[in-house]
Amino acid sequence: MSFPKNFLWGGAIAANQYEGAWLTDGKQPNVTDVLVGIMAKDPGLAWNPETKKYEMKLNPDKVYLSHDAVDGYHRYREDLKMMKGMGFNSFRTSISWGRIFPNGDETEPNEAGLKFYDDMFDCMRELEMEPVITLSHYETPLHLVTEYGGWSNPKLIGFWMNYVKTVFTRYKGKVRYWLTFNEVNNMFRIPFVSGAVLTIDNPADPSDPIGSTTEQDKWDAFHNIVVANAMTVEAGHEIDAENQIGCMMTASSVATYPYNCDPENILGTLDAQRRNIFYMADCFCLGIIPTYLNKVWKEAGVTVTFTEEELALIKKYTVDFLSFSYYRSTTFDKDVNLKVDTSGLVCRDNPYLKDQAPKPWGWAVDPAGLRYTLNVLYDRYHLPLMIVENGVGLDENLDEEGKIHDDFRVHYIEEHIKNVHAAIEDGVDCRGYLYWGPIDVVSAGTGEMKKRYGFVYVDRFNDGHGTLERKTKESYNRYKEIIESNGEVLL
Ligand code: BGP
Repeated sequence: MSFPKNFLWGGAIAANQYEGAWLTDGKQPNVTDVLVGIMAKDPGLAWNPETKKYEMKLNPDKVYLSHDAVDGYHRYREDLKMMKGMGFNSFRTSISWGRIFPNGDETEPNEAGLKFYDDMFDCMRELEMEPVITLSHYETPLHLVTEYGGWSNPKLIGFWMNYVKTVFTRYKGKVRYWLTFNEVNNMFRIPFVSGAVLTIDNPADPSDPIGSTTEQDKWDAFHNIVVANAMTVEAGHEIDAENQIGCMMTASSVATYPYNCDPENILGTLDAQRRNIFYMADCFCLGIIPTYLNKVWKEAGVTVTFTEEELALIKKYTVDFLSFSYYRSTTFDKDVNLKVDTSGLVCRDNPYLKDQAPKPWGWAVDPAGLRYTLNVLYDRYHLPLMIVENGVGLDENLDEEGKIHDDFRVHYIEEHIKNVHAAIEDGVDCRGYLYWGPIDVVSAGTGEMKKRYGFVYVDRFNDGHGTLERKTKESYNRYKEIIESNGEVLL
């Protein structure tokens, strides 16, 4: 009745939210470095009318917490040991592309950056944790965006392939599980970070860089990313036949439920799922460009043409597994506009869900939605699945005894993990559960420290102060018990 043998238990973070050291050892700025949170609409960029280019111009009145983050760059050894204390047999983080190719378009890599990850992966191996490594977690070098327009430019494919081949070669034998682009299906919601795309030729309103990005540029970025993904699978297998290359989707939108049985809501739900996740997952997992996109392109007034050669490549090099994040479900009602936050789509509240995460974020909690998502994805793609993000952000403070009683987090993981087990019993091939944010990091969406996900607390606050001291929370012990028993304590 327990979880499969070799099930991956662990946690996940990303370089840009954890490492800090944003300009250390040769690294140059990346797209998230000029934002306070990826949902922000005002990047620290200024248009230079003489050169007709965007340049980095940070807002002196803002605190860019990610620049120092929780200093993982210098503290990862002690942190990984704390993770091992919970029994982790796997750990997900990303390589910050700009540590390896600071501007992205160099031909030779930066040895200091390569060495940093060499040491980190060695440390994971020593601790017997399987590295699960994201190649791009919102960390495209800024220069590639301001100079080339980002992924709408086919030159990005060349720069990307140079980067991925470099790391595949360097970390051969150390890393086996690779994820290509984090939550890449977010690219129409947050194009500047997820699609790393920016219109740089005569932008409509240079004071609003993100708002000036054209639909055509976004769809060109989609095109180039789909091709690059296939080429990455090909290169990954060529360099090391042991490599498992997966894509990474935000899958909360799979659990979009029709608000009622009005056929228009049923069709609307289908459309929302296609436009929010399947449009990309179908390309990566089925090796096709889905025909429903023709209508989407027509509505957007864009032209997207894949060559025969590209179509053959996409067909041939589908991913080995599908990894995803799941935080919440939503409902679809044709009469209510869909909104978006980092967790996915938000529409009408679901009256059947009893739990809600505490405010200010207050996400609806739907553990059965994770079981549903696993089943839908497995039925559609028949690929091994890996949960690489699931968790709850809470505003937490130490009590008088210096402790954190995060009962809600304990409840959250218990219920979700039970549903993972149920999905496995349903017949789903799920290979791992990697909790998002096992140590407090800077929030992706809002760029703050206050939204904490960790089993380990980090003393740092929204205004930037803090000792960076680490402390375990109550959930640390519970996750440890769950892992030690391979899930049996819950069943
Ligand atoms: C996903 C991202 C993570 C992350 C998580 C939680 O979108 O891949 O980077 O942080 O969501 O989101 P947030 O930090 O905004 O609460």
